[in-house]
Amino acid sequence: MTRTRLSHALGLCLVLVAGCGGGSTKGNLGDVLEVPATDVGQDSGGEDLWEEGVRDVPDGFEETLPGDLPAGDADVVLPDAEPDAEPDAPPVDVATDTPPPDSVEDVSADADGVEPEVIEASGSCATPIEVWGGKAVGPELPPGGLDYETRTGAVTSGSDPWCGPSGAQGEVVFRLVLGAPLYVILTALAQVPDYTPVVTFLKESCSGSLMECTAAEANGGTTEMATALPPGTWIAIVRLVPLQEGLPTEGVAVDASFEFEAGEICDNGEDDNADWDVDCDDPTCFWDPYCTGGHSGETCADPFLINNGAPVAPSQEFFEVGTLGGRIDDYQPGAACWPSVAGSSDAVWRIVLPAELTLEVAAAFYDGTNGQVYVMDPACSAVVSCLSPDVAGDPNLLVTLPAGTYHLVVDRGPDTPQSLAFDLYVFVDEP
Ligand SMILES: [Ca+2]
Ligand SMILES: [Ca+2]
Ligand SMILES: [Ca+2]
Ligand SMILES: [Ca+2]
Repeated sequence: MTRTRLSHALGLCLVLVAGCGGGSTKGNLGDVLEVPATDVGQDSGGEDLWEEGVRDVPDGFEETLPGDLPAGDADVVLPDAEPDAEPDAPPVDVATDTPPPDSVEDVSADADGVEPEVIEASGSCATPIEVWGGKAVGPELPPGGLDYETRTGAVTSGSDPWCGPSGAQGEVVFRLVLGAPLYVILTALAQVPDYTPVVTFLKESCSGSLMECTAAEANGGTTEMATALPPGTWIAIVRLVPLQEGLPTEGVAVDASFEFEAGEICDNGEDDNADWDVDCDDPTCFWDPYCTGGHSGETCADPFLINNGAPVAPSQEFFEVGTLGGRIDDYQPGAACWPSVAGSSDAVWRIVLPAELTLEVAAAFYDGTNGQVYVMDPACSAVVSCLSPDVAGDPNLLVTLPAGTYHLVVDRGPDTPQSLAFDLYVFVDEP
């Protein structure tokens, strides 16, 4: 195992973005990077590069996030603090136990001039709130984003949270139709303190595959998620988890705002949306045929292709990108391998070895969380090689295999990533 190979290579990739547009599925020049033999296995200080390279929400998007909407913002009108909502109503006697109004009314316009849409009934899996009234978002985008003020209802999307704290909680369900690949930035905020919002995207329905899940930092009241989504129907679930015993889970006022950023143009060699990811490395291009070669990568029946399906040779190095988001759980490595998360979705690459060769393989999610890769036979009916169950630290798989066709399955490791986008690194060496 060469501990620094992946971190060094990925660090370089992230620093020299333009030179790492590669991946055998893309058909780009520069897919195959020759590595000097002297570089193999050396500790070259790559960890520093790796640290720099850990990705988060792109800088370009942070500026657009409505991060200045804490509770108490002038735009957020709490029910109890709104005696003027109905000018003709009798004054509220604060000394009595007057219940708050059923819905927030007469809210002021947001900073961007867009009036929040007030939804009195909470969205559920059966009747989600239709974002933009059900109109497809993209290529045309709503001006200034879309803001919703609503209240939590009972959990209808399953009992366990996908991420974040567990325990009693309420939720609001939205349905979003995308007509183009977009970055979707969803900000969720409880209008009262002591709740942690958890935001989840699922494909098509509440029982669809997980796309992304994120929760506020400990005790944080606002959760922001920027996620790349391909065209289609998506379910966004906002859960509010009480931070104290005895707080209500249903009927809690919550603000949810959707903003949309254009996706990358996948074949022009430029970073069009200023997130440092060029063309096929940009998550909004993960589903583009130019980058996938027309393959789904879902199973061994239609895998992505290392080296465009041609036999590989010693010293070849491949940088692939993809996401487990929205994918299906087709393969499990089994108890003899490094532990995976039960039911975790996976993606598949095919590699052809013309002779006995050594492979070094590793996968890491964009947030730095280690993923795992295991090698399967041509039909994906048996695991040929995987990391042992007691691996810790940097999980690089190093294996020498006889000539043949194999599949590399990228799957979740024991740790939960914040982003399901990942880098797959493959280095081919003499046995
Ligand atoms: Ca980009
Ligand atoms: Ca581009
Ligand atoms: Ca799969
Ligand atoms: Ca799996």
